[in-house]
Amino acid sequence: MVQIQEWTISVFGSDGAPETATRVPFDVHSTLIASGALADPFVGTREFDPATEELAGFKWKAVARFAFVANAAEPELLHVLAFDGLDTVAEVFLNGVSVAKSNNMFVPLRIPVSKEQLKDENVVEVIFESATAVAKALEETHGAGRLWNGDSSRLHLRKTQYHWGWDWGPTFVTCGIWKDVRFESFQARIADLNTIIELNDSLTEATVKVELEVEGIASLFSVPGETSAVIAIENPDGSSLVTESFNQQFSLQENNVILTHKIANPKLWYPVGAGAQPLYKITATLLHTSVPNPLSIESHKFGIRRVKLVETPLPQKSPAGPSQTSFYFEVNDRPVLLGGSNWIPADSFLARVTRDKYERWLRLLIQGNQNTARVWGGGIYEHDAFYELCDELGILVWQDFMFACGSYPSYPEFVQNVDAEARATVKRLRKYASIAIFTGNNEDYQLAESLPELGYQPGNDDEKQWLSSKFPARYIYEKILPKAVSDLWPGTAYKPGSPWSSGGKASGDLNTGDAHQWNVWHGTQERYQDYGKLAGRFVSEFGMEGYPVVETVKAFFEPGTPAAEIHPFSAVVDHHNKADGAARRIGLYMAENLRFGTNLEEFVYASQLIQSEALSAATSYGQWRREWGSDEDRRVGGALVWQLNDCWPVVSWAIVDYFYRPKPAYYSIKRQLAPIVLGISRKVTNKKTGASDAEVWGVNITDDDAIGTIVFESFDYATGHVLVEKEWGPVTIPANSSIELGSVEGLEGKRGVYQIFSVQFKTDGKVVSSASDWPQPLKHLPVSVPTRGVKIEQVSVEANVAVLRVSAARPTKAVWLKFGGIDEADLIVSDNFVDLVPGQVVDVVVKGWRQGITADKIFYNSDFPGIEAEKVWNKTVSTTTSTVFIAGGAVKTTTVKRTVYTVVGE
Ligand code: BMA
Repeated sequence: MVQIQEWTISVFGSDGAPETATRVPFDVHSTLIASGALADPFVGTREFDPATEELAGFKWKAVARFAFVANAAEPELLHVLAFDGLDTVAEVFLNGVSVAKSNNMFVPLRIPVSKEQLKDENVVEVIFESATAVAKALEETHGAGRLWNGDSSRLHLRKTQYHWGWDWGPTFVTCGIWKDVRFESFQARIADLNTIIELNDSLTEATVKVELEVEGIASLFSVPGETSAVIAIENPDGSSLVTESFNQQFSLQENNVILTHKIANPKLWYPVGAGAQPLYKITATLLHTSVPNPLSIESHKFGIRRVKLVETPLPQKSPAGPSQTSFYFEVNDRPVLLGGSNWIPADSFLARVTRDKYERWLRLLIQGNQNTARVWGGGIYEHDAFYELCDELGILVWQDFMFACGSYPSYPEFVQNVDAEARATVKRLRKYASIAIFTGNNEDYQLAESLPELGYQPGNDDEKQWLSSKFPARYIYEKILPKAVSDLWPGTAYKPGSPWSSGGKASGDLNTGDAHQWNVWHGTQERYQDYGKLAGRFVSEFGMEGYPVVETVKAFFEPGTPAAEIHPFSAVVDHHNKADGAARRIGLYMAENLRFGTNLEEFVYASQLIQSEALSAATSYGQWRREWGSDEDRRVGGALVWQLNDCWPVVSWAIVDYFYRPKPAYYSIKRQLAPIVLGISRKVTNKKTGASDAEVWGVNITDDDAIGTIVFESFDYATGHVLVEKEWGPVTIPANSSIELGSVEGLEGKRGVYQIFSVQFKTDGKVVSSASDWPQPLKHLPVSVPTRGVKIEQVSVEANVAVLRVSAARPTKAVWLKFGGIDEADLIVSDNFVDLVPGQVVDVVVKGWRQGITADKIFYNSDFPGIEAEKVWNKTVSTTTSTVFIAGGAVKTTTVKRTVYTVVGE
């Protein structure tokens, strides 16, 4: 087997066109960028430079050579030129003769080559058509579909759709060899090693059935027993579990079941936070009595688990309410609350995405307390490394098939092509324990519902109607794809789309199925404070744009750009924000909620505060996880934020930017996804005075009950004085559930006094979780108040791990620790963008610390220095009695100390 890695590329058909050397994986754009022939199109507005744009319109030629030594003594061999991934429309020539064509970047190409076609020195040429041109031609022939994002011709090509541009991504319709190329010579090989795992009801026994698909010289398999296979399975600890040999007759046409082995008390794989990720390893070795060495060896790791999607009727919440059906996952019969992100391709140029980059992203995901990644339908079926890492790290995968935001065609060649793609994909992905569900597409049903002229009839099951309508792709989502999944990986959950609700319901139905909750930002542009009312049974998309950190915004600009031009409203920044109506919507949410400055730092901070507020405690994540409930009543099964990552430097919905620099929302979400989380929200009972009640709840996703005391405090924002203190307990947050923990009612309001509610859950005196609730909108908070007295103390530094203690003398909103002397991407920071109240500290652990690093801060209204409050205060304490209503109706009377400060002489 020869890896064919070294290639040259040049524009096809232009004599004397310069050839540029490159290596697999490559695409034309990143090769030219690396060679210096193309200026980095991520900078400025170079995306639209003619030198950049013209590349997509060219045909490209890629050339490589490999040697072949014919050896007469050698037994008969099969030869194959194998391309694991050609992007996309290409013709392959071997020694000047066309040997194959590709029109699907997701389907590996294996080209049988005869000895006669081979020379000592072989030349392989791949001629890439211009994908934009081919797509247009197909559209000419088959008609234009409707879509959101990109050019409609994209719908006709089985090529990653985001290359045509998206509302967070640039347009680079590149081409290239994005996966390995090999010249293989073999007598026989293992074409596929499949482990089919079944668990008994009680999960105490796993049956592992091993199937082998073999390919090779027929004669080698003609005599039973001459060819055999040895299957070795290792336990997760590396010890041998079983080694067995199969000597029966092999079939070259179908799968050979060569071993069925029962494992008693198997080590079960769980997503992170719910258990461990033990991985067994299987190795299959193909042998022949006449050949000294193994003919072929295949191995992979596998986890044993049972993943179930639970869709059961939920208890009627209120008499008038619509019936609801749950949508949550069980892993090994344990309900798991999914908290995670949507994943998009990690670079506009796929050739630059490496295993290390995957690992960095996926570690960022679990360091953010997330347990799920949705591989979104406009990207790619990611490389094996991605899923291997998800198996190792315990990240559940929601896998879309690669269709997004369009009404795709379904003429026979297209459907055949898709069927091959689906089968190749399911076959490749079925060994990964982390894959929980496949969905047919991203938002295509939503698009069809929004365009009646497409003729989509949800309840109509007549395929002919589908295929004759302008939304024929139903045939793909409801026939072709589910069949591929059930044929090749029976028992794996599949839904025709995301979002999707069964029973002919609208895809956006909030009572069943999953939902993309875009009525904050898109749609009706609701206030993010109302996210609680917008819950679906599983929210697989929602989001709020936020600027990346200042350093990343600066990277948008051409080097040498005058400082005055580097501002939030510049044309370059707008170029690096592809979302429709972005400035209007960012402006809307900021003006509605914040007092903000317009210089770059202040504007970035404000936009990030909006994103963080929208994606955290009192809003989306917080309110939705509050409905995790308990068995029989799991009203919300999870929430996946749009989006985790970016594919270039951009303002978008991402919570971590292209340079791996987390935005504040990353930390706010992290706090919401912690194993035990306390929640608090304010019910304003009198808008004039701000009188209100405070509701407290807890979410516990561990397997143990959490018992503790609730400490509630209300602070006067201006002075930091405690206005109300209450304590109750012990309360229990049962294992793996969410529960209401009581409310504090009748909290007086006073005009001009802004109360910050804080609540802590303490076990044995130790704070397990804390939360605070701030009066809305934040912009009404007084500015000319005593200094907040924010302190950052370095508690310890050991082996490049520093602990910084952050505290404040008065309530302080959203303290962002800014690290100097290092690229923030090189630090692992345990927490940031914290809300502080007096008497509570936050210890931030910073990994990657070293000499010379500094930590500064910015917080809400920190642009206003605040009144130096070193004045003398008078303290008076008055006592009142009040009643607390505990969950379940119990009543408890407590004495309340009310502390009032007055400045001497004021
Ligand atoms: C949803 C996603 C993406 C899009 C995002 C933000 O539609 O599926 O297509 O980028 O919203 O608009």
